[in-house]
Amino acid sequence: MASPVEQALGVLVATFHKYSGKEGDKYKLSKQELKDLLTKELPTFTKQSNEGDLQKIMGYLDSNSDSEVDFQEYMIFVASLAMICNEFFQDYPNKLPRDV
Ligand SMILES: [Ca+2]
Ligand SMILES: [Ca+2]
Repeated sequence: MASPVEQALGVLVATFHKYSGKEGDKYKLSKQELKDLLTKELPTFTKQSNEGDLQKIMGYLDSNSDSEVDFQEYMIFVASLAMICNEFFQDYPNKLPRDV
């Protein structure tokens, strides 16, 4: 039985591939694939975002400017979100979203 952290790592990898495999390069997220991932898997973070915001996020994440987000670029994004969550929640651990 995988521990919660092991499960979380598996979910991060599986989520990337669930979206990256929909069109074009199956190991990279196109703009549309990234948009689907952000809106469906991170609704709390993206519900206030408009199309322009999503385009900006794509620009920030695509550090090698090939118009796709590869796994490394995605993980840098996930790590950044984790750091934001840590800063936000470190003084309020009881407010962390939990469903594990
Ligand atoms: Ca793809
Ligand atoms: Ca890229």
